[in-house]
Formats: sequence, C-alpha cells, structure tokens
Amino acid sequence: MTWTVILPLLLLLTPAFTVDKGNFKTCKDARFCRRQREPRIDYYIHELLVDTVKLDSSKTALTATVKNIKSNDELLLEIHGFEDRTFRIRLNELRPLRKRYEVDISIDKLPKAAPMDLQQQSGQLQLNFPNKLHLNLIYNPFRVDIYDDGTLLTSLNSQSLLLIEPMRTKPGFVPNSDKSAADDQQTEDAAGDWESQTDEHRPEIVANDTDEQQEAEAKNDEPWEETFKGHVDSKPYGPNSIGLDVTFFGFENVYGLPEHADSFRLRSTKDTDPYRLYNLDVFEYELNSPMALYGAIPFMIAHNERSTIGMYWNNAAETWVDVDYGFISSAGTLFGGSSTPKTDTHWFSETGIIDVFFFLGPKPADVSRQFTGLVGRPYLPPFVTLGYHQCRWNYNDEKDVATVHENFDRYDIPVDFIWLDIEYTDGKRYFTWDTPKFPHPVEMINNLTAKGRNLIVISDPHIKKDDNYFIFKEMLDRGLYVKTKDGKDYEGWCWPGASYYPDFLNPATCEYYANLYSRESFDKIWTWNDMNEPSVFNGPEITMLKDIQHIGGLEHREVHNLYGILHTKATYEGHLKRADNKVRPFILTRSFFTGSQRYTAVWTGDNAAEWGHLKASNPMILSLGIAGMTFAGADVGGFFKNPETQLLVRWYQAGAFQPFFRAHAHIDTRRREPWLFDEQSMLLIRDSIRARYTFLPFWYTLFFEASQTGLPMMRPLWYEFPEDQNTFAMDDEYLLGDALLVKPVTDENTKTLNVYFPGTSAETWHDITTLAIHKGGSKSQIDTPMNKIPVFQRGGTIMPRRFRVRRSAILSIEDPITLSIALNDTGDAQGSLYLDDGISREHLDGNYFSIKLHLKNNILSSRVVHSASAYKTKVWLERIYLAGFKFKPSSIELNELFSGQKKVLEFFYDDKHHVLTIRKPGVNMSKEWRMIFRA
Ligand code: NBV
Repeated sequence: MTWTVILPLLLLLTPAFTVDKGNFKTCKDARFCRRQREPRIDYYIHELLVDTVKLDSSKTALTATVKNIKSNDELLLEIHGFEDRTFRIRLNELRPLRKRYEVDISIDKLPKAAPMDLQQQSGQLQLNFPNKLHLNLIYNPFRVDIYDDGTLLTSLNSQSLLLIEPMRTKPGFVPNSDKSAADDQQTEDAAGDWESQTDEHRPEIVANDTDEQQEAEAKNDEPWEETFKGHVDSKPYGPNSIGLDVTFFGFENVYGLPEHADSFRLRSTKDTDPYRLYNLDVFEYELNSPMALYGAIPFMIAHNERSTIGMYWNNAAETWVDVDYGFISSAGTLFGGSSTPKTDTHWFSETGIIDVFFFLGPKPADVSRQFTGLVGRPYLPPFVTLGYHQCRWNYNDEKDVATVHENFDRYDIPVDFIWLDIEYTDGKRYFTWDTPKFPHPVEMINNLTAKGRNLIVISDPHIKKDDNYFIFKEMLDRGLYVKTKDGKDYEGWCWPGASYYPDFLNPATCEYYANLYSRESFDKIWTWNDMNEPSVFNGPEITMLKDIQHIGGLEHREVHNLYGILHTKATYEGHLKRADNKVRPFILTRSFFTGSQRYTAVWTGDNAAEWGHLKASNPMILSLGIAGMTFAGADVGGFFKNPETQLLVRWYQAGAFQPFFRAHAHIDTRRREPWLFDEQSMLLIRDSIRARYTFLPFWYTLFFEASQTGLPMMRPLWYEFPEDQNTFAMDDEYLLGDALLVKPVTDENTKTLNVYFPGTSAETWHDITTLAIHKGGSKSQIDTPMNKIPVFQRGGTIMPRRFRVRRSAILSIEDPITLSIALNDTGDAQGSLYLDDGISREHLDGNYFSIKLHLKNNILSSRVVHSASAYKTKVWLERIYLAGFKFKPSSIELNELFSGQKKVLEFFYDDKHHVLTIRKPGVNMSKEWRMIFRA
C-alpha cells in the first residue's frame, strides 16, 4: 500500500486536533529519564576529597575531586564566581573515555571573574565572595549550599541525586564503521513506501512498533541500544546521562523552562512526567502539558517576596526537569519553623556535562540583567517588525499578494509585512520560486516596498534530494550534510520528500548557507525559519536519530537542541553579510535555544483556533520573555481550524498587546483577512491593529530597553511588584514595561472581567479608554463589550505614542509624538523615549537618541541622556495628555533649554476626568526643554 492510500485512512482514524501522544516519548520511554528519576540513592552518595581542593592563582576558580563512595568513580568539580552575583558550578567525569560535549553557543560573554576567600570549617569549606555572598562545600555527603547575606537560598545535591553515568566502551563498537546490510534493511523498514509529500496535512509516517518490539522496549533495560517505534538508537557510547537536584529554600514559585504549553508558574510534576526539553515538531500540541515543544531554554527563576534567583542548566541534549513544591520539615534552626516553603527541582540530561549558572538577583530585573549578560541580550529588531504581520499558508500567487496588499489600503488597515509560506517555492526547493505563480518576484517585492510594506518568505532547513537542485548538489559536493552513524549522508523526509539536512555545526555549512541569502530576489527580504527542530517526518519523534553524526564525530544526541539556534544564526549572518553589516536582520524561528534572542524572534508554533489556545499564548510568551526570548508571539486567530468571528476579534485585541503580532492560518482553513468578516468585526479588528500602531514608539523604547538590560517587554506582574504575593500565580494579566497593565479577554462571551491592580493602595491605574482610576492592591469588575481591550496605564508613567494613522510603520517613523502621561498620587510621572533610524546598525555606534521625561512639582522636563552624533531626527512633540492632573493651569509655558526660546502653549482642561490636553508644543524631540504648569 502506498502512503497516498494510507494517509487519508490515518487521518480519519486520528481524532481531530489532539496530539498523537504515541509519537512522543514519555519519561518511561526514555531510559535515562527512568534511571535518573528513580536512582538508587544509596549507590550515588558522593564525597568531596578535601586534599584535592585547589584555588587558581587569581583566586577565581576552585577545583576539587568528588568521588562516588560506592563505585569510586571520580568527578571534577569546578566553581567560578563572577561579578554581578553570578556563579558557575561544573561537574564532569574526571577522566571521561570520550570528551563530553560542552555547549558554548549559548554563552555570549562570561562576566568578569570575582575572587573568593576560603575558610576551612569542620566538614566543610566556606567560599566567601564580594557582596556578602558565600558558598559552602559540604564534604560528605557532597553538597553545595549558596547563601546570600547568611540566608540559605539554594542547595545542590542536598537530596543526593547527583549522578553522572560514566562512559564505557561498547563491546565491538568501531566509530563510523562500514554500514552493514542489516542497518540498510532497518532504515528501509522504517521508511516504508514513500511517495513524494503532498501539501495535505502533516502525514503520520513514523513506523509502528510491533507488539514484540513494544514488549521488548517496556522490559528491556539493556543500556547499549534503545528502540522507539521501530527506530533503533545504537547508542554507541552507551548510557552517559547526567543529573543533579537543586533545592530553592524559602521559595514556593518557580517559572521558566520554555517551551511548554502550560501555566506560567511551573506545576509540580510529582504525579506527571517531568517538564521535557527536547526540540520537537509536535503536531496539534496539547495545552497544560509538560510535553516538549519546538524550543528549549533550560532556565528557571525562583521568586518570593524577598528575593529572586535564576538558574541556568547549560546543556543541549534531551533534558527533563522535575519540580516539587514542599516545606522544610526539620528546619527550625535555619528558618524558625516548619512552614518554610521550598522547591525541589531535579534536572537530568541524556549526555554532556553538568554546567550550572546561578544568578542571585535579588530582584527580578537583576536576574534578567545577570542572565542575559551571560547568554546575550535580545538584539534590537528593525522598527517596522513591531508592526502588524499578515501571513497565511499560503498566498497563492503574485496577484493574490497584490490583492491582499491593496485591500489593506482599501479598508484603511495598517500592515507592514506580507508573508509567503512554503508554496512560493519550486517544489519546496528553498531559494527558488514557483515561477508560474510567482514569475516576477523582484517586481512583486518592489511593489510592496514602494508603498512602505515588505515581504517575508519561509526557508526551512531540509534540502530536497534532487540532483538538479543546485543547493542540494553543491552541499553534497562539499560534504555539508549530517551523516548517519556509518558516515553516509543522512536522508530523511520532509515537505519536499526525500531530503538531506545541513550540518550547521560545521562552519563551512553556515558560510555556504548564509551566502544563499544574497541571491537575487532573496537579498532584500527577511526570513522565516521553520521546521528547524529539525522536523524529520520519518524520524523518531518526528526528528533526527540521535546517533546521527555532525562534524568532528559529534553525535546529534549531544547537540539536538542547538539545531534551531544554529540554523537561525547562519540566516542572521547571511542577512548581515548581504547588506555589508549595515542593516538589522529580521528572522522568525520556530525552534530555539538559550541565546537565540541574539538572532531572532520566535512564535509559539501551530496553535489552534480555540479559546484555550488564545489563553495559553500569554503564559507561553511570558515564559519565553523571562528566559531572554523577548520578541515572541502566537499565531493570531489560531493556526489550525477556523476561528469564529468573536474569537478572531478577541485574538487580534490580545495580539496587538503582545511583542510579535502576526496573523497566520493553515492551508486548509478558510481565508480570514479582516475584510472578509462583517463590517462591525472588520472595524474592531482594524481598531486593534491601529491601536498597536499608536503604541509603536512605546514598544520600540521597550525593545531598546530589552536590548540593554534583558528586561522583557511583556512582564509578569511580580517583575514590577515583587512583594505583591497576589500576583505570583497570575498569568492572565501582564505588564508592558512598567507602564501598561493588560488583561486581554480570552473567554467566550465575556461581558465583564475581574482585573487585579497590583501594588499598594498608593498605586493608581488609569483605564486608557474610560479614564476610570483604580487603586493598587484591589480588584475591579471591568465591562468588556466587544470593543473593549482592558488596558490600564500606571499612575506615574509617561508613554510616547503616535496617533496619525498610516499605511505602515515605516511611514510613521518621523511622525510627531504624543505623550500620554498618567499622574500618580503625588502628581509625578516619568518615562522615556528611544529614537533612531529604525533600520541600520548605527545605533550600535551610538547613533540614537535616548530621552528621559520627568514630571515633578508641575514641571515637565525632557532630558537627552544619549545624543546621536550623526543621526538627526525630525520627530517633534505634537500633543500631551495628562490624566489625573488635579487643577486647571492658568498658563503653560515651554522653555527650550539651549536656544532659550519660550512659548506659551494652548491647552484644554477636562475637569470632569481631570485630563489636561496640550496642543502642539511643537518642540523637536532631540532638544531639551521644560514645560511649566502655572496654578
Ligand atoms: O510551512 C507550513 C507550516 C507553517 O505554516 C506553520 O506556521 C509551521 O509551524 N509549517 C509549520 C509546516 C506544517 C504544519 C502542519
């Protein structure tokens, strides 16, 4: 039977829109997960050998040997202290048979090393660092405790779960031996009767286990080989997993570990599988699940009202993390009572080394700075990419693109990008065009750019196996593909049918691939990198076999979670190169790893047009944001299925207030461009998109801040209100910067919404539409008719906005600014504005303006904290709204500081709502000025 016959049958059998869990491993199916999760603790007691302790001459690195007291296996312990309250603790086999892989792409820059002083104590060694931080190394059983000013914050191995399975030699294993006939047969069996992939739904084409296989898999603990659904993992280096427990004392809330479709506050995994981090293409993923998704960042934040700490597990192999909330039982001496909470976590990876970083905050913003100081700040994207993106699988041809583009104008809806999915290519050969449908790509692109709009096209990493496809041939000739365990080019299946996979671990591959972006008709458009987990339709768990070889004999197992970041890095470099390093790249990726924020934006993959998926987009984007991936969004409208109109409208309203704002839809869904709905709904969608554009100067200022500090634009409430316990479990409301509180409607037929306003009662929150004022620390019922997006400006903030409606963001970049000021209880406010040319990389050389605005004692002042040397701006101040302004001024005067010019301004005072509107101050935003409000 061929797949064209089998596929429709399979699709009929598969219940609609639920993940086929059988395609993916549970912890039970991954043997190392089982072994690590149920260790024989008595066997794994370790001791630190005191005589082996060494401090290097700069006193910044300590090493020691840690020994398993039963097996005598020896580990090398390394401890490094850094400035900015950061520690690194590494554990590796002292003498591994084969070098274990150490991830480095995640690390952007190691912070400056900090010296330590050693203090011998009975049974332990105290390591003292600056800022009252110290570490205790307890000898037996071996443990590391981390203290801040005498308070124990976290402990490593306090549950004796440290386990590094030593490497052994596989009997009879010869690396890259000749491929045996038996292996050939196995590959073919798994492949089945393949026919070129059509554009139907994703096929279910993994081989099925026989009953015998399943039985063998269930029972078999034989460590050298592992089978999943008929795919044999030869495990040439045997079991060599690593694991460690980390307990956070005094903490009962942990967050992070993207990517999962789950609550923002991580759940206890006591009765479920651990959270899994293994980049996978999960078809129709389910919500509220610890299952792995497309990307992985093994980073966690523990937070309580006193402090916030971060932990990063630097490992790119398959990783699982258990979370268990509890209380310290007999901790009377340390904590003064048994009700002190703690969170036990247990981390384990299939291979590699234990390489853990701790960031001791003490505030959320400190952890963001410390973590992204190490793994890299999010890069500043081109201004226009903050606008609205219109995508669909697929816009069919040039005419379709032109019509969509024209309709945005006809209906007066701003849009910046039109996206093309895989159908633009000639038979899924990326960097080619389906010329009957897209005969004039350059002209098509020019038609868009002439009107201030842009095109983005998809580029997946798999390369069609076709001798007439130049990329396939050239990469083959240069040996740039990943190889099977026997050293042959690996063939998997994806959209084009039989495909080869570039080895992005090989610098020559990256260079070749990067150059492709300079090809005519691709050289001016930005890129969407999809399927880069990598997705392999006929591979185990829809991805690559773990014993695939990368350059230098690296096993895919060791680097699996890096495939996406390496793919996007090559794309990023291609974008830089073709523009002589002058233009900022823009890439959207599905797969990612720690540090991907340096190259790319991300979206949450194939969600569904369901209210639950709309709701899940907020916690998912929050988790990504605190883990450094700040430029993130979800497919507006839902990828699978057809959204009913109400859901679509609410989704636009939510998406307009998330960092990346793109509508997208599956090829089998009905067309859903805004004008295809009834007029009222179209107008509501238009209002949401227009609202987005009015906030672009504020968004851009936040993106700049993220690029400097690592602070996510979209923040959990406790980032700004770390002491407000009411916010710790909240993920249906969030903040943009420190100024806007957003609680999007995510339930059907919501007439009113209960909104919590964070902070103390001194805090005020101004409804941006009704102007009603709400006090911090309280809840209010807010009416949510279909035209309402519940957004509130925090009293004490100044927000730059733009109100002229334009076709696209680029056309607004020199438009005048309106300041929306919400006063706090004492009549003060502050804010900032970032301005640059929006596209070049000259901001990296200081060519930008950073402006601070302050309102105090009835004087509003603008101070230029960074002034560009070459960049000039025409942006001027058009209007100011002051909400919560208590009196009608007798006059308002503007003084320009350097020219000495003075001007009396026109204004209007609404004494019912206490809103003061100042018309046309007219001053250029790059000037310093003062505005005086006279009583
Ligand atoms: O390229 C087609 C789709 C794309 O539209 C989607 O956004 C990606 O997440 N792609 C996945 C491949 C197939 C999805 C069933």
